[in-house]
Amino acid sequence: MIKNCEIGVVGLGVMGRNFLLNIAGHGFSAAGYNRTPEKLALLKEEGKGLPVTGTGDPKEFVALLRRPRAVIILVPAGAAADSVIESLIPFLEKGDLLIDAGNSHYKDTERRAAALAAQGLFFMGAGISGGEEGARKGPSIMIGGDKNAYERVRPIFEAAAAKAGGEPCAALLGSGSSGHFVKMVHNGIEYAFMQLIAETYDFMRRGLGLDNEELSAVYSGWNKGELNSYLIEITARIFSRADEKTGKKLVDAIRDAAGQKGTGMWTTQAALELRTPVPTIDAAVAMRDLSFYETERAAAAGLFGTPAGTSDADSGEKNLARLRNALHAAMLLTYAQGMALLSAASKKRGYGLDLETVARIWRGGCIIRSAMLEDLRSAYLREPALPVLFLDPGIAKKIKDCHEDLRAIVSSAALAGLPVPAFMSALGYFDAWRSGRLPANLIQAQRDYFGAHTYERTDAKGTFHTEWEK
Ligand code: NBP
Repeated sequence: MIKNCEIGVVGLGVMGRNFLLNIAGHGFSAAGYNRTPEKLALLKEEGKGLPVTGTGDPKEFVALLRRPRAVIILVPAGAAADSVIESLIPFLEKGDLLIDAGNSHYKDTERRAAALAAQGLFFMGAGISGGEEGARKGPSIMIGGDKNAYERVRPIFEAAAAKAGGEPCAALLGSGSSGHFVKMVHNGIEYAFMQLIAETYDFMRRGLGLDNEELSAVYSGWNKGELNSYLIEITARIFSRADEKTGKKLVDAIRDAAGQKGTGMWTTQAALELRTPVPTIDAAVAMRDLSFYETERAAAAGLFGTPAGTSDADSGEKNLARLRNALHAAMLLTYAQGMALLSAASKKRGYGLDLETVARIWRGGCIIRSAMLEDLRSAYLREPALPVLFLDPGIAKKIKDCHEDLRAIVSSAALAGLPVPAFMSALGYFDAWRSGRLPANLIQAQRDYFGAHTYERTDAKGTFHTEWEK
């Protein structure tokens, strides 16, 4: 059995086992700990020839690690993460470092870091994106916490991470729970992109009558241009995949109810707390929830009729070009929402986030990687404190080129009765930002009318109240 391992990994499920093998593949000796034996057997099998070892006993696991120890935890968020930490504490020593790399809530990370610091232990939160393949071949890793503690594991994380333009997609993004906050927002953006792409699918299938082969070809074509991204790439592949059972396309056999593990909802909740709107992410979470009301949807379809066909008389090609541009605009507007939320969180929680670094490490390995992130990176290089992403001249030009098509698609879908709430929210977000004057003056008047909440005037300083019924 290998001893004096450079790193330990707890939880040898999909992510933990693959990440451990990835690390060991880069020459770092690694010990794994899993409470049930099946995954230890898999580690032994898959780790042949690599500097790996495994155990089902926490005491033995800790004893296998070089001091001061560094342990990566990859178990489900919540009670499992707490239970793993509790099981290790009796065997750890002052100065040891625990890194929770699961999708934990950032507030849990703050609580755990404070509790462990009181015992002389370092605790960091890291978000890993890229799924099974990313974990094995190179994910994007968003890390938060103590700078000196990170230096101890930096070579391991940078070696195991994806590379984009020769740079590792791993970085210490800021202090405290910033790694988990950034990962949460990454997932929120992921929810929104998936919903937007699903809406383009619905528009093309129900609206324009494209079949699965045609859909696959459209997404493949889009992936060669400005929309080049992981999610568009896999979408093209999904539409060409045959079902082994029926020989027909698999996508049509899948129930239309979209699951979730909560990170999208957390993003929405955090945005509400920070008073930073992320309407396209909100819409995406809401649509996953709505998708489960199948009985009620069927009843409403019977009552009101189900939408079909687009009212747009334009040719298919023109519609497809419009749809591509609309998606481009909506994706940029979604990145803008996510970045605004990160900026607000950084100010409120003192994370010290550098948004250029965030854009840089999202370029490879993660689910929301896309060619657009080069544009985001350039924008934050030009102006690190950019308050709203599309105030950058480069991003503004792209949105100017596309937003009329976004408007055309939203109106076409609305007239046809096709549901495109994520597209609608992106457009509404954009139009609200570019409104020099919003109707919030009326809301202030109403608040003052029924609740004497007072209002400010545009032509005088101070607060005012009117006896509206006099
Ligand atoms: P899996 O379900 O594949 O594996 C979970 C692991 O946690 C198993 O090894 C399991 O051990 C262990 N575990 C559990 Br469950 N409860 C435990 C407990 N109370 N004490 C000790 N060990 C426990 O999950 P995964 O997909 O590898 O996800 C791990 C983390 O990574 C999660 O936080 C997830 O949100 C995050 N993540 C997942 C993905 C993805 O695409 N899958 C991507 C990014 C992040 P056992 O074998 O004994 O049950």
